[in-house]
Amino acid sequence: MESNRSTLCLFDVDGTLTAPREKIDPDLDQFFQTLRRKVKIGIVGGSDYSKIAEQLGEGDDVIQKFDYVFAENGTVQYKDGKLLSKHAIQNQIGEELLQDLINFCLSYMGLIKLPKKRGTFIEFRNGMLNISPIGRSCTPEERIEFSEIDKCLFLSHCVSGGLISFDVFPEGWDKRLCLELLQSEGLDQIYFFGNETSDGGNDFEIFNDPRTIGFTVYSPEDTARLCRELFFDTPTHES
Ligand code: M1P
Ligand code: MG
Repeated sequence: MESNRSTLCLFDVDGTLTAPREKIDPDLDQFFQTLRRKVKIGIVGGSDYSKIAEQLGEGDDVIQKFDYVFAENGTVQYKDGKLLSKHAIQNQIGEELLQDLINFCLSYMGLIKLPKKRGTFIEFRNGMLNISPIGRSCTPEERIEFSEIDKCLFLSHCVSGGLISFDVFPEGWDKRLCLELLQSEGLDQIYFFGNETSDGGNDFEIFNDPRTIGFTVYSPEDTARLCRELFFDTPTHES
């Protein structure tokens, strides 16, 4: 395939470009920069910008490595290395409802007994609240342990995307939000790659949106394999 920079490959982060909350594999990192010579590349993650930046680069270089970076489902938007806009949940739903929501979550979580509880049960972000029954300050080992015992308990009944938490945001502020910008960017097509594309997953809406061509992936390596098949005539090696 020739270079076609009017095509955008848009990737989810956790489970698609990296293992959940882990750093990207250096070989895959290099592969996606090679892909960037052929097509535009972008990311749309549920996490906030600092987590995405930590997972996909050093310091702020994620915004240099990807043409578009959409954090918090696209409520925080970067293009060509520059911040374009941020949405604020408090402006959208108002302080009254926001506090009712926070108070409800705190009181509900205050009733749950778990094998372990740590700290930061609610993370207030720009475009969402991130709610974690174990608490975001758990260790990597406690994170895995919680996700194993939680499989049939708590988060399995929420929109899934994370291992220890779920995101709460206003109606419509799912990952489709980034398409509002992208549809005016003169792109011929937007390929979307995500690992949570079935009903109840946080990639479901954007995967099914008619403005994208959606692909389900099963790991970061699977994402690279698919891109190799789609955009390179011959299989490439990441190293
Ligand atoms: O990108 C998916 C999710 O990643 C994190 O989830 P967790 O820490 O529970 O594994 C969070 O940043 C969450 O907001 C995000 O949706
Ligand atoms: Mg994911």
